[in-house]
Amino acid sequence: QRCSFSKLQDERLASRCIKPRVVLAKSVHVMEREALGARDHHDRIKALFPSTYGRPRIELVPGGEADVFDKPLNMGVVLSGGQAPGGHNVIAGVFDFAKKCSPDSKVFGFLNGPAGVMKGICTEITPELMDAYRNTGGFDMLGSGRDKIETKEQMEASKKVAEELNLDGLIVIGGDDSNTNAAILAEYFESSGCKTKVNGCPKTIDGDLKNEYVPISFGFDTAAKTFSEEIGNVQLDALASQKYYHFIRLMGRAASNIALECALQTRPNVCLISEEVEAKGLSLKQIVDELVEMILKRADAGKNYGVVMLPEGLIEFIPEFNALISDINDVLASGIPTTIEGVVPALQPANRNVFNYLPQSIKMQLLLDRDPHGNVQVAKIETEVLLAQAVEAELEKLAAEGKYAAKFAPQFHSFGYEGRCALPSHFDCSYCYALGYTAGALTSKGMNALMACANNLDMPIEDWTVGGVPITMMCHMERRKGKDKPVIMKALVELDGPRSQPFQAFAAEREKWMEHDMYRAPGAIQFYSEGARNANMTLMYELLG
Ligand code: FBP
Repeated sequence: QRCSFSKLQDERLASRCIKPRVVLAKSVHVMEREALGARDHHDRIKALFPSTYGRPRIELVPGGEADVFDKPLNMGVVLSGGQAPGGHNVIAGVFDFAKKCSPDSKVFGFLNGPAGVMKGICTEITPELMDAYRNTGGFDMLGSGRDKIETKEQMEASKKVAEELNLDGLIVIGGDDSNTNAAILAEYFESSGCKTKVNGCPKTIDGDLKNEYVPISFGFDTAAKTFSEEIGNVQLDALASQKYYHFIRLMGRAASNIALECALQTRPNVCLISEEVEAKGLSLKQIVDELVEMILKRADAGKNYGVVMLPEGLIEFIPEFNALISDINDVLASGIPTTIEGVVPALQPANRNVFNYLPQSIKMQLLLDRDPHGNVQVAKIETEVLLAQAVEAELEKLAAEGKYAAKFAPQFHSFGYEGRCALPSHFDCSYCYALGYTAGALTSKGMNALMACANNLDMPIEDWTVGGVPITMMCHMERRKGKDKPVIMKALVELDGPRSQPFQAFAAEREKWMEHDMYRAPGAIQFYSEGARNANMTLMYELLG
């Protein structure tokens, strides 16, 4: 296997990522900061998490002799949900912390996500196994999965596994839903007298798991840079051939964070932002009209090509589709068969009209099974095709009236899976290692139900600070699969307010990008050049304004 590695792979594997000073300290001391409640619906969250609600935020600072860790630790790690670059370095951080406590510490990796926890399927991570995955992309070391530890039986099964392995801690490396699940498990373990602490690490390329204490989820930096490379290349292709309109859909679920970051990096002619579409209440017809206007303007300037980017979650933010999707969700939750014939008669009349107007392929995609957390699988809905078809129909009408003479030739791309297992950027390598190490340290100090975090990210990595935030502090109640559930609130693109700098920067420039071709092709993720350690633009705008 190894002899087939490229020079870059070999170098990344052997590279020592830069670590914050606190992570290198001989010991760390726990500083309790302010006690935190919930994001919203405080009383309901408190009632659901009676043991773990309202805990203080924790900061870890370099400590003294009394803080030295010298007891062996038994840790479990699980990769949960969609892949994100850097996950292996989180495991490396947990592993190195545990071995620093004692060479007798053990770290067990659960296989294929939460199912591995429930069934007790795991492997002990040896130094050799760990060293084969440092700084590498993806979650292939252990595999991941989207199972949810939900029922009393599943939680009991997980507890039994934790007790059999004598685990001091279980680190859940996951997104908003997986970390909500971690909080539920932490509460269950604590209230039922199980010693295993459950703490989380913020993962997801979507960039929607962040707040004032958790500046960014890992994987976003690498994935957005990977997509930006591909988008930049497509743009140059469009410029050279001057014959296609490229419609590029970008992953990210509900949030447009990835699309916005890629737009800042690459400057396409148009980038739709779902949150803005919702705020303005734009219908599909209005979005299409705006695109047609842009195409006509560019045609007048002799440009019958361009690049249109859209977030995969767009469809859920267009008012008529939002109403349709929540109607479909309720209809499916009532047990009606998942077929067009089964669902259509049960829809509200207005939603039925919208549904009937859609091409067959989109109808089928809207009916696809929800994921185990109740999310619509937007990654499987070809919104770019829907948009381009609607634009084409409008242009045909205009052509018949003699108002458009050019040829509209769309090309489709959807970028998502391509970026989830890329070699992690320098930023993700260091960030992930710091998160894993911190999660290990919090666990060894007896902390439960926290999400590990690193802050001061605009400073040199050595100066980053680390700690933990109660997961319940990020939760509110949301409707899932027809029921109210506690979940971590997603961080969507802010149009105004404290984190709106990335959107404001984009909004200030986009008119120019639409008319002129100011494409930027940033190239592959940099590991060597000056500036290679730079983090993404979204994070920098949010931290520095
Ligand atoms: P997570 O929230 O689990 O990190 O998922 C990220 C993501 O890549 C989304 O952007 C995308 O909609 C989804 O996973 C696709 O899911 P799947 O891998 O199940 O097709």
